[in-house]
Formats: sequence, structure tokens, C-alpha cells
Amino acid sequence: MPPTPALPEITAYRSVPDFACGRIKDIRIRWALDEIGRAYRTRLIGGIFEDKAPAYLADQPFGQVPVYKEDDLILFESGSILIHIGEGDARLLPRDTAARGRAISWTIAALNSVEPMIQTLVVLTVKGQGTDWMAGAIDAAKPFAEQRLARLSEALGQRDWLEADFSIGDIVMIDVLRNASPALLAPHANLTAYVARGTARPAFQSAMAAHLADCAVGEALPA
Ligand SMILES: N[C@@H](CCC(=O)N[C@@H](CS)C(=O)NCC(=O)O)C(=O)O
Repeated sequence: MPPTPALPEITAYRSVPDFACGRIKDIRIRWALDEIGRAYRTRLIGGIFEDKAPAYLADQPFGQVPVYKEDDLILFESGSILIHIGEGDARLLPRDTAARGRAISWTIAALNSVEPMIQTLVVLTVKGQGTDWMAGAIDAAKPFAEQRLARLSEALGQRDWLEADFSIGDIVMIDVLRNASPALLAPHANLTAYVARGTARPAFQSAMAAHLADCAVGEALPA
């Protein structure tokens, strides 16, 4: 009998501040694997703000989560990991060249055109608390996020997913939109419904439950 292949491994943090728990990007990878019923294991690497060991930096040059390992393959960047997983399963990435290209375009768009705008507002909100510059900085950054969400809303229209079929593009876009403030999404009922539709999927629910369980590990450790 051929040897049983090792389970893919995802890194996650065992300790994150409350506001970040539920928002770390290993969720994207867990979600994709749960969509296709593929088992995985997690390797907990410590606290989000702790220095990373040199061996970890060799795998992920920026010291971030997630890293994905599968046999000899070591990947970093959630988008690259999702494309790899999708390449192995048409339920996440269509085989048809044109449809596959569109799904990858949406994956990159989520990471490169939408996430930076939303992430900027999150950082300004967290780091600007109590400062006299926060309101002005948010005023300056917000129109960029509003414009991207308006365009995304138009592109999605009344469809369930970004293209005909659910794909890795939806996984990453929905995860990006989860970090937008409710006020930012509020003008776009279709985007709010899109996030609700995606996060209601059983695979998202199971991924989130596993993520939250790992987030809580740090709390259970002796101080
Ligand atoms: N572009 C990276 C971003 C990963 C990322 O931002 N990870 C965060 C947690 S959600 C992290 O590990 N932050 C710690 C740090 O940047 O030092 C990806 O998509 O994988």
C-alpha cells in the first residue's frame, strides 16, 4: 500500500489580542480546505507580536501567518496558498482557462486593490486612538476605500458570487470585506448580503471555530 500522505500544515498564532482573534489570515486557508473536505493540521507559533525564529523567517520572510506546508512545498502569502489549493480542486478554481483566470483576477484584486484600502482604515483606527491626527487621517483615507467598495458592489450586482461559481476569489474577498466597518459596507446591501452568504457556508463556520479554538490556546497556558 502506498504511504499515507502527510496532512498539509498551516501556521496560526496561539495568542492574539481580542480584537484580532477571528481575523487572522489563516482563516482563509482553513476555509478553502474545509470547502473541499481536506484535513489539515495547525502549527501554533506563539504570539502575533513576538519575534519570529530564524527558521520561521526562512519560510515566511516577513514573519507572518499563514505558512502552508505540504510535503516538500512551503508556501507563504494567503493568495499564493489559495491558488495552490485551488489548482488541485475545481470546486475552488475552475478548470476552464477563462473562468480560472477570472477567479485568480478576483483573488489578486481582493488582496491588492481592496484589502490595502480597508487595512489602512483598520490601522488608523487602532493606532490613532486618543490622538489628534486620527480623524483627519481617516477622512483622507476613507474615500479610497469607499470608491473601491462602490466599484466592487457594481461588479457583483445581484449575483451570489463574483463569477458564476464560488471560488478562492470569493473566499479572499469575503474575508477582506469582513474587516470593513459596518458603516463602510452599509451603502451596499449586496456586499453586506455577499459577506453574510459567504460566512454562512458550513466550511467558513468550521474554519472559524477551529481558528477561534487555536486563538484561545494562549489563554489556557500558564503565565
Ligand atoms: N499578505 C500576507 C499578510 C499576512 C498577515 O498580515 N498576517 C498577519 C496576521 S493576519 C501577521 O502575521 N502579522 C504579524 C506581522 O506582520 O508581524 C498574507 O496574505 O498572507
